Amino acid sequence: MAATEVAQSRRVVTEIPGPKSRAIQERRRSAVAQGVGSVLPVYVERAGGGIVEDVDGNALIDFGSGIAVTNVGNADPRVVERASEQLGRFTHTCFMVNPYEAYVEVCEALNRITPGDHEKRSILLNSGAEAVENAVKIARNATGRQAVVVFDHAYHGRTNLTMALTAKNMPYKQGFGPFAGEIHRMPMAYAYRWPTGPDNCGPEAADMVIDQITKQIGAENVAAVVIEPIQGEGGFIEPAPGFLPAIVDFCRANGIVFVADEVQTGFARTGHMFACEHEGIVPDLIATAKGIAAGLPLAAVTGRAELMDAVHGGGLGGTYGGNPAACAAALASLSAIESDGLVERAREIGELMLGRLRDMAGKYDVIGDVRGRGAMIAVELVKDADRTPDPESLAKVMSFCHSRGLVLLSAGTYGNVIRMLPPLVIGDDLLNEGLDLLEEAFSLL
Ligand code: PLZ
Repeated sequence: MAATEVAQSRRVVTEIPGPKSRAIQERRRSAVAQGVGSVLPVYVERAGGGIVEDVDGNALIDFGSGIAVTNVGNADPRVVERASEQLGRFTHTCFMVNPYEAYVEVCEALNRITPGDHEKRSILLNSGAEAVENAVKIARNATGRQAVVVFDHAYHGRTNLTMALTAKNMPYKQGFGPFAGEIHRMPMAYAYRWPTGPDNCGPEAADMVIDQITKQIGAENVAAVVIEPIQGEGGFIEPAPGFLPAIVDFCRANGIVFVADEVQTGFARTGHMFACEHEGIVPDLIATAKGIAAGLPLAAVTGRAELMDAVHGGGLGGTYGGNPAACAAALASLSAIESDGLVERAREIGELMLGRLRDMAGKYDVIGDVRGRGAMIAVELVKDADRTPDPESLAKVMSFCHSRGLVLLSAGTYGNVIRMLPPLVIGDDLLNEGLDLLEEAFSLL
């Protein structure tokens, strides 16, 4: 089936943002809370495949997927049809009041596709933060322990508990405390910035983490280690080789629940269904959201049956968790990922992007590092050989690309990482055109 009716070509017919977008932006100022930002305030009319069309008739190349959500493309007809059919039958009953089959089917699918062939259970929720928060609740309840270990550069959400799990103060935590207790932050195996070099990074970082957990918390007090298998908001940091397996082994040996936050990396994004698979990691609990339902609000925790079922009846839930339309969208989206071969497509996208970006890195000194897997690729911008972060160049590159009709996102603790998360259905022509714009931006610095 055709993915979309939206023409798959870039078209810039006004300034960006155009006059209609600017007028809505003006109204927004007196209607919407200041605290909510927008990376590129062009107001959307429709979107499909790798294109976002705005109210002024501009068609932008989408390198963001609504932050890694529309993996199967925007408004895929199969997703729209299945969710609409569901909406026509009933919109909500609350699974905790009168359940419905689609919720069970999504859980079955998650239990099947997540890493590991052990017996699993799932719970459905509304947002990534809620999924991570529930994973922590389940781990604490099942272990009877309280401490939670997280890492430098981590991002896990904006609720009170997940703010505490998130590393970066501005903008996520500033002025929002007090934060939840019993959260312990550890060094991250960030190869590009590891003091003794990338080759030593994985084992050295793992040793430091294990030593700190043992000396500062006591392994027997730790309920969970929570980590993104590739850090997203932190700047697409792939843990250096050896780091994750060593942490998983330590968790297993000490009865600590290993929680993978695959909210951003999940559902074919990185060239595996889940990023843990790159290193053969089998998490005890896995938190998912974003790509699960192609944009309808849905999230999940999936994990070992004995942990998930340790929680007393009625201990988990929420009014909207596993909304029927979101479940229908998830079932259509998951089947599209499998039938359209999007795991393989993500790998192809990664090869194309990494090839071109490494070539650019040879030409432009501002590119300090090119990294990522599948359709989750980043470049880190630096001022000099000492790797001083260069957020100023990042701002110039972003603004050039935005003005030419490329939706591009940034990330990173130091605000100097350009990240690319195209929908997995984007064509090579649009990918190359987007990368051409990026290259032009580097050449103009
Ligand atoms: N865990 C790994 O990437 C969401 C945040 C955007 P929610 N990332 C995008 C913003 O600035 O709010 C994210 C994530 C990882 C958890 C979350 C939280 O997911 O659905 O935004 O709650």
